[in-house]
Amino acid sequence: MNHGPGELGVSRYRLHYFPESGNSYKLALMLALCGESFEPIWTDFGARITWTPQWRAAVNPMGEIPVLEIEGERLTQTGPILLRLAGTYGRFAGQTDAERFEVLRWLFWDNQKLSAHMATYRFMRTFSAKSDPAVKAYLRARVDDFLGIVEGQLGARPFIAGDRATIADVSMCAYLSYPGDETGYDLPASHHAVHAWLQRVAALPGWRAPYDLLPGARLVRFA
Ligand SMILES: N[C@@H](CCC(=O)N[C@@H](CS)C(=O)NCC(=O)O)C(=O)O
Repeated sequence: MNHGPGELGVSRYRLHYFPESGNSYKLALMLALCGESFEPIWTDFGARITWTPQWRAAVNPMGEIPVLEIEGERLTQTGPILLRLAGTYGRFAGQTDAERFEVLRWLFWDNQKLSAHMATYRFMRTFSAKSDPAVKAYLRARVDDFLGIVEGQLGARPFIAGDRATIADVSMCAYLSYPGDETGYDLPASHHAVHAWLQRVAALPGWRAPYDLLPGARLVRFA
């Protein structure tokens, strides 16, 4: 099955994902914005298949989702994959040296800070049977700080790296695009600039919501 704007025909892309994975959404969204389809390879993250030696040997030795196959070549890590796709399509890379530097600066920051902590906080809050309240409180405080930083950045410019959408937006919007009852944040009420930016991203041609692009069985919810 192909998934994405061009539903028919064989896609050169295969995406190993699970629907709740914001990191997977980064790649699915980038492909959608570039008018590309992909073959979705739903992965049983809830059953911890990505922890098995077999899966790691066959798909990703780093033990992580997503994995994007491009004509059989298996790629991991969303940052370099987004950069590669931006190069392939000549889109969303930034147009000046200064803009490209901003893209890299925010991509790295997102990987280490916003996405990493938001993903872990949301997972513990919503998709874990039991989680340590002290760890959750720590993560919540970190995400609060990071969202404040993004709010400040977007108070002064329409997109993360300036006047145009780039892969920094694709990366940073991903976890914030999931429903508020999963993330635990009511962004329209708490972060007006972030909310307005998410609406600008959602208005880009080809945009689709996370669970629309990433179909299939969902993780069990505990909150
Ligand atoms: N930096 C990686 C992050 C990937 C990542 O953390 N994926 C999660 C699922 S969304 C995962 O597989 N986590 C398993 C683990 O942390 O052991 C990327 O950008 O691709």
